[in-house]
Amino acid sequence: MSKKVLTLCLLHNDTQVLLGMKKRGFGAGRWNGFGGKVEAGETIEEGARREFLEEAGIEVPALEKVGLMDFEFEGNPEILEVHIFRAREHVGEPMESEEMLPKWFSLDEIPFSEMWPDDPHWMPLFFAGKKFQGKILFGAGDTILGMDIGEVSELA
Ligand code: 6U4
Repeated sequence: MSKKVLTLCLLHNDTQVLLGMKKRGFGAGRWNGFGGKVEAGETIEEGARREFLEEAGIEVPALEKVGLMDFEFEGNPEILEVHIFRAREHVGEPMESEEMLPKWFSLDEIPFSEMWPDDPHWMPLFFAGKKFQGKILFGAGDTILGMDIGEVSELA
């Protein structure tokens, strides 16, 4: 088993969240938060900020770490360790990049049917202001085979 460390950051206010349509690579065709692989020499939080700037053209100065999820794919020894952050402020205007098309969604119209299938299971905790941790096992076609997600008071 090896682990790949990734970030995922959701920028939102009291009524809307910024999502991006992933245009290429892993998860293409889905609306998602912004993020990606953490690079050598940067902290996880620095990686989250860098990815937001690269993918949506905006700065997210203050991040709060709120979730930690392990994603495992049946038959694949590599686990994705995804560090999930909340941003409530941004500097600049979101713009399309090579990788993502950003769009604001009303919090009561999040397009779950066009997102990763795990998102409806942890985003309610996220938007309720909770911290959470868990793991998901995906099978063929990214169907969920197993899931364990819970609220935590401190992240590991
Ligand atoms: P490249 O294409 O090498 O630049 P990079 O942007 O570094 O890639 P990428 O795009 O592979 O990384 O990152 C995947 C993104 O998808 C991360 O933000 C984490 C997120 N992600 C992965 N699995 C997810 C899942 N099951 N549910 C979810 N987001 C997921 O909501």
